[in-house]
Amino acid sequence: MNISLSLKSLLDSISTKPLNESDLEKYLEEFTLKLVENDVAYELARSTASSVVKALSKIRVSRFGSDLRELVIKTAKEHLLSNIATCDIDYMNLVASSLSEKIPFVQMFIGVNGTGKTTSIAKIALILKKANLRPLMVCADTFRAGAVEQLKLHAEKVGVSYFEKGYGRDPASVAFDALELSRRDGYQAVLIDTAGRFHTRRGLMEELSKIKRVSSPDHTTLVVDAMAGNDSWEQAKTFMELIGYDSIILTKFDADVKGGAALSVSYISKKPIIFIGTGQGYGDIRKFDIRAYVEELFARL
Ligand SMILES: Nc1nc2c(ncn2[C@@H]2O[C@H](COP(=O)(O)OP(=O)(O)O)[C@@H](O)[C@H]2O)c(=O)[nH]1
Ligand SMILES: [Mg+2]
Repeated sequence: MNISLSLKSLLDSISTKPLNESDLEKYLEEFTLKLVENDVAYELARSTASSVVKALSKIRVSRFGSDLRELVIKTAKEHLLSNIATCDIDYMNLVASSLSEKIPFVQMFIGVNGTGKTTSIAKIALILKKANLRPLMVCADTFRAGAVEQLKLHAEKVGVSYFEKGYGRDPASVAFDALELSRRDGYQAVLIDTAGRFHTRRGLMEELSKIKRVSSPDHTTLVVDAMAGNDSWEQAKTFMELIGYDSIILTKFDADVKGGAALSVSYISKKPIIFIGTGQGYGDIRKFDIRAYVEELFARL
C-alpha cells in the first residue's frame, strides 16, 4: 500500500473515535510504522510522528473532533517540509550558469548497479542535445562486463557522442582522457558514468574518489532507485559520507512506488532531487518539486 493510502486508513481509524493518553502512545507507534512501511527513513518517521503527537497532546482530548484530522495533516506536513531538502535546482539553469564560467560542464554520476545510472545519463544527454548543446557520455566503468556496450548503445540510440576505452584501464584515466578530448573537440557537457558494485564498497569508493579528484566535476549526482525502499536511505547516506554529491535522481518512480524514498533521501542528504525517472524510455524523466509532492501526498488524505 502506498504512503498516502496507508496514512489515510490510519487517519480514518483515529479520527472516528475519542482518544486518551494511552491511545496517543499507540498512535505514535502506528504513525511511525506506517511511514517506515512506506520507505520513510526511521529517524524521519519517528520525529514526524512525535511532532504530531506533541501537537495532539496540547489540545484537550474532549475537543478532539473534526479538527483532529486537519491538525495531524498540518503538523506532519510542516515537520516533513522543515526536515527535508526543499531547495529547487533547475537543471538547465545550473548547466547554463556553469558554462558561463567554464567549458565543458562536467557531471559525474554515482550509484549502485541497476539503479538506472546509464539510462538516466542517456535521458539527460537527450535533454542537453535538445537544448542545442553537445554532450559526451563517458564510460568510466572499465570492469563490469557489458558496461561499455550498454553506454554505447544508449548513446547511439539518443544520437549523442560517447567515449570509452574498453575494459581494464584505470577509470580515472578514462575520465581524464575524456575531458581532454572534450576540450579539444568542443563538447559542452561531459557526463561521466561510473561503476556501482556496492558489495566491494571499499574498492569502489576509492575508485570513485579518484575519478572525482581527477575530473573535478562541476556537479555530482547520485542515482537512486525509488523501489529500493530502505536501501535508498542507506545508499544516500553511504555515498554522501564517502564521496559526496550535489543532487539526486530518483529512478523508477513510474512503477508502483510507496513514495517514502523521496522523503528519505532528501532528509538524509539534504540535497535536492533534480529529476525523477518515470520509465524506460529516453523521454521518461521529469523535474521534481518535493514541496508539491508533499502537498499532494497530504491533499489525498
Ligand atoms: N521503469 C523504469 N525503469 C528504469 C528507469 N530507469 C532505469 N530503468 C531500468 O533499470 C534497469 C537498469 O538501468 P541501468 O541504466 O542499466 O542501471 P545502472 O546499472 O545504474 O547503469 C534498466 O532495465 C532500465 O531500463 C525508470 O525511471 N523507470
Ligand atoms: Mg550502467
